[in-house]
Amino acid sequence: MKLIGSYTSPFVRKISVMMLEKGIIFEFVNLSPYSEDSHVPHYNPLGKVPALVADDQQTWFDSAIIAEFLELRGEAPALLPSDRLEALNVRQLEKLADGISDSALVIVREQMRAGDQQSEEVLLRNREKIQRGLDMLEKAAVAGKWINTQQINLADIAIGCMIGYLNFRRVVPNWCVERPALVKLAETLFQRESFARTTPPSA
Ligand SMILES: N[C@@H](CCC(=O)N[C@@H](CS)C(=O)NCC(=O)O)C(=O)O
Repeated sequence: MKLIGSYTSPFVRKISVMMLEKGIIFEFVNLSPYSEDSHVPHYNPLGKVPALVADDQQTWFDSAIIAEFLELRGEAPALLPSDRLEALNVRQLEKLADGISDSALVIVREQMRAGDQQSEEVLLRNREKIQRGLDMLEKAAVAGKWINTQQINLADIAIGCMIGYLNFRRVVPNWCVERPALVKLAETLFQRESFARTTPPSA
């Protein structure tokens, strides 16, 4: 299998971590979605990474769909509960973490624009989304029902990749203040080999 992605994307990292956790062997094809002559649209018409080329050459895109595809293959450990409603709860938290990563990405891209072209409104709206999302994840982590590194699941992985991205890009650097459960979760996840091997390169 071939994973099309970049080393800094939290969505690509989510899929890399999943495959490492499951022991799935894959080739990493490092492509930037942002370069003018990017080949990413060849794999995903939306021009976004990750995309996954499966052994039968079918290409899958959007990390949530790729994650579902990988689960369907059935390699252990399962990263979703077998009960469908429980799995939906885990997936909702995965999507929440991904949504925070989306907002962080908007902020990073906005801040790359010249100062006088940046929209304060866009920056503020996305910072608020991140803060609200983190508050909900902190509550879920304290409750310990769907977020549980004892038996790592897809929500844990998506949250770890999102926090890794916030740290890497220094978006909302105070994210950890008064969120001890998320801090503990991140510390535990970052010790795993799958996370250590996918740490974003220093800029
Ligand atoms: N919902 C998508 C989001 C993927 C995404 O936004 N990837 C970024 C890199 S982190 C990208 O490829 N952006 C290029 C673009 O928006 O044109 C997923 O989960 O795969």
